[in-house]
Amino acid sequence: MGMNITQKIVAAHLVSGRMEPGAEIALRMDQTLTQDATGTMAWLQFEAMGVPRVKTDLSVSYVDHNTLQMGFRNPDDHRFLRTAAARFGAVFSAPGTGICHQLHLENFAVPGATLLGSDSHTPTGGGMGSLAMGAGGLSVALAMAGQPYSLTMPRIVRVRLTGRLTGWATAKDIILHLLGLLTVKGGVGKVFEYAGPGVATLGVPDRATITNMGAELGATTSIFPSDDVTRAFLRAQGREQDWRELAADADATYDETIDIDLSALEPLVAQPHMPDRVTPVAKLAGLKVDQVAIGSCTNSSYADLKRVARVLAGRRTCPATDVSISPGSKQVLRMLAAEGLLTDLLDSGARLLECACGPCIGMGGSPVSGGVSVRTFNRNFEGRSGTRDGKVYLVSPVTAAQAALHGEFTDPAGWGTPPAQPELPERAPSIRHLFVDPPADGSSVEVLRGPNIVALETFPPLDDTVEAAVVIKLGDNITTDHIMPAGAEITALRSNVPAIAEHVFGRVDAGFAARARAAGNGIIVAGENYGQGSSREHAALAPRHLGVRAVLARSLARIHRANLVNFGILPLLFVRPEDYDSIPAGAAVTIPAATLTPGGEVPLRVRGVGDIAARNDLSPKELEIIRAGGLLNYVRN
Ligand code: MIC
Ligand code: SF4
Repeated sequence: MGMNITQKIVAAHLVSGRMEPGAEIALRMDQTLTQDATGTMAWLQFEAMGVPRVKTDLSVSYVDHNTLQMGFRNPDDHRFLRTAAARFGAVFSAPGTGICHQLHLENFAVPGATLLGSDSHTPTGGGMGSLAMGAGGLSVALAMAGQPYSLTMPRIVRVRLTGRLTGWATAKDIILHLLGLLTVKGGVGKVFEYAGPGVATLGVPDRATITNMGAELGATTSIFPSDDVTRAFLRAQGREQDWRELAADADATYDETIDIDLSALEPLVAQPHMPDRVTPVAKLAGLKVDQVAIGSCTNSSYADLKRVARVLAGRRTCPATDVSISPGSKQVLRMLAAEGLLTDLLDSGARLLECACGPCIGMGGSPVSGGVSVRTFNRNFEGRSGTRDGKVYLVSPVTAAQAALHGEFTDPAGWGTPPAQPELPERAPSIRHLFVDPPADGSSVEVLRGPNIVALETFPPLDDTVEAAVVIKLGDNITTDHIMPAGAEITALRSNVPAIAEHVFGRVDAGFAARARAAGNGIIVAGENYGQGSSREHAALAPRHLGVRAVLARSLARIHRANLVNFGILPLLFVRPEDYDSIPAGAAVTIPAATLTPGGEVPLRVRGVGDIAARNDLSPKELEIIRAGGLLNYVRN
């Protein structure tokens, strides 16, 4: 029987398990990427494993999230990452070079390869035909140590594209359309594999926009075929030798199919505060816009920014609207400059920010009080922009440019002729010399640390009986930005768990850290899709530091669930979803942990309520990891 692309890559990398949806599989990882906000922890963990050098084909350590270097903490982290990369055999990308996913796509991503990244938007590489997945830092550290990556074999959804985009609709509108259709939990346990004649009409950066934001569906990853378009992109990058064709067999089967007629799409927008609150831009006409931010790993390619420059050229942005542009890489910046497009952007009134994540993770660029911020990014979670009351709308780059010109949303019917889809030049300027390759033997390199880099904590094994208090009760779709907020000040504490733990749930419930500490052992109760969003393992590690031993939810997001396991926190699910209502915050809960079996049920004694049934969906190995007190203990044992 024929295979689809996902099955082909899985089969070629399968170390153990059966390729059946729902089964636990382990895959060899060819490449890894880390970024600074999750990378300090990942590299500390790698170091703790005692492996002298990374065992992947390629590991890259990027610095792109927190590049502000305010105070010693953040620059110390950068120095640690640079020296750790040299010591352990990774390529280093210094702050300002670009956003990890854009840089990886341009310089390193390979069709048919596996890539594990300590960032939830690692599936950007799916635009190139890599099987690219996000994971917690510890999982990536293990992959760097040569261990296969364990995951649940996903269901494979074929997204069949027909027709071609018309008018002002762009690739961003394809993924926004899917988000509106399927919601932020519609992709859990699935890979979205794109197919059909519409694929050839999309450039690699467009494909990468779609696979990037597939993360917001909760998907394991998304992937495109590798075809002539891919080949031309790689040729322009001076990497044609990395190309190989990748297509589904004619008789390949899928678990599900979704059809999208590209010619029927119009410009769309995701409204506050979820990426699935999608509506046509035309419906918001007249809404005043205080800020426009163009960039992020979703939409910062040369093709994206050239279109923006074409829209803004010779015109003035609305003076009441703050407009910023962050190119995805120095290659993009260089090409914009060489073609005079930078002048068009700057002359329109837009400001140029560094080639980095910037406002996307709240590194400055917050909107005004109660402001409407229109962004080309992928997440609009409440508070993520750095203010409590900012209202973030997610759009394509050309829609953002129109909002910048008018100072409000307007009907695309009045926008005139859209700019043509930019072609990549025959040869794009290489910035390869900016990456620091590791020495052949790094064993004599000293890894430099600062006082904010705190040694890893060792957690005890799971007790036979866990007595815990419900330290917080939450609703549906709680994001890791709710659990462990980002922004310049808090992100500077990523290598200092005791300090960052003080901020857990800080924007939701200011008393949380103190209450959790006082409780000793804690249990978090939540609704559907708990832990969606970022891969930041601090959203598991910091609560663990505060004594959280279990999470009881209606359902859990994939990466966060894996992070809970990695740090020895029990992920438990309600057997009867309605039992959620009966557990009050503050209740004392007894978990008979010794009786847990993989995939089995366990009665929880809730004082004042009685017994309620919980189940787990842990594999035998995952349960052993939790019993050991986490993955690091498990590996050491
Ligand atoms: C994000 O977009 O939320 C981040 C910041 O890139 C995170 C990683 C992090 O928190 O460091 C992600 O997506 O995984
Ligand atoms: Fe950076 Fe934003 Fe992309 Fe996360 S989503 S990697 S913060 S640009």
